[in-house]
Amino acid sequence: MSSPNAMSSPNAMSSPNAPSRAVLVEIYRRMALIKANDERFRAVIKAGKIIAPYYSPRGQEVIPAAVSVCLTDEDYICTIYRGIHDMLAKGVPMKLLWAEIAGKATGTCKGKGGPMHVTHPESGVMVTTGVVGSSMPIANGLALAAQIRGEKRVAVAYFGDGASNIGAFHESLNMAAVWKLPVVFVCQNNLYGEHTRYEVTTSARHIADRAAGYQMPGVRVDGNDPRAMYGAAKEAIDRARAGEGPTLIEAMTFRFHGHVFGDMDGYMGKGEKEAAMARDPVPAWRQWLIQQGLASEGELASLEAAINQELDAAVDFALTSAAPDLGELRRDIFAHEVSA
Ligand SMILES: Cc1ncc(C[n+]2csc(CCOP(=O)(O)OP(=O)(O)O)c2C)c(N)n1
Ligand SMILES: [Mg+2]
Repeated sequence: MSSPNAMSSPNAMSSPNAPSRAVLVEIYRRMALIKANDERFRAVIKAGKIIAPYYSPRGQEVIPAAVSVCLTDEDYICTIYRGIHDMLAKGVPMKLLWAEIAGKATGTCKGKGGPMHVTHPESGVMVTTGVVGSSMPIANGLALAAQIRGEKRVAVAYFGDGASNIGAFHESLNMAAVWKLPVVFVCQNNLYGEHTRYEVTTSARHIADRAAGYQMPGVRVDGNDPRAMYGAAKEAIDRARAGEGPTLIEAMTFRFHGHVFGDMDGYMGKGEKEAAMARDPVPAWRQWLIQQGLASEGELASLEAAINQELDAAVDFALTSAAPDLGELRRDIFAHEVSA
């Protein structure tokens, strides 16, 4: 693990953890899925076909794509309102996800969770939360349960840069370090918390530096570089699975579409967004795979066509499914159903 101050750029191709060609292409498939899903979702909201708050993760595709290829179906993730990329990368079926966001009975939570509260335990997505910082203590709880049961499961907590200033972040890192929990804290540092640059609100120069206060490895990594991100994630996940305890990863990235759908971005530096978009990680990774001879244009194009087909089916499914019936209002609230 690199020192907290250094931007880690492990050469994943030549390290013992080097990903295979199949893994590198799979990272691309997950990135392309997130990008296509985002573009379709914004179009559907704009057309007024689905009414939902939307926190676009566009620009942050690499992080969950590279993390999730290191996880099994039994591993857990806890994510946030800006977490549709984390959910798709972990394998929530697109149809069920769209139906949930549209508030339909066919969704992952029968339409009762909505976009801010998607859960899908079958794929390991255990919580989506709108409470900044709360993905971390929940991931600790899941990791503790796995540790007590002697299961080899790992829990990943995704959160933003702003969340690293919340008490729950510090409490969670402390507890995870003391109990050597199999948890990986993945901070997606997109440089902004709502409308404020993170430097304005964050005392540490680098969020990864905060790991030192809890005696755990802290690694700052280029979260838009799939090989660097994969290297950091693999090392942290292997470490957690081996019972060696938690890691804090600060993955540097940028969000392309402001805080929430409709945000006018007036608070951003001039040209900042345009510069980030010019370095869009999705086409860049596509081009790299082709240039390196690891994938052909035809292979990637057919993978993208399959994603678009799946998206067509998911949108249709969400729009044509029924809303939950009134009887659902009192169901799934208590462990034992109560009668009216
Ligand atoms: C406990 C709590 N405080 C404040 C808010 C309001 N709020 C919603 S999003 C947000 C910014 C969080 O920024 P960051 O953690 O960087 O995540 P990002 O949105 O950039 O992914 C804030 C302050 C909240 N939802 N919960
Ligand atoms: Mg942020």
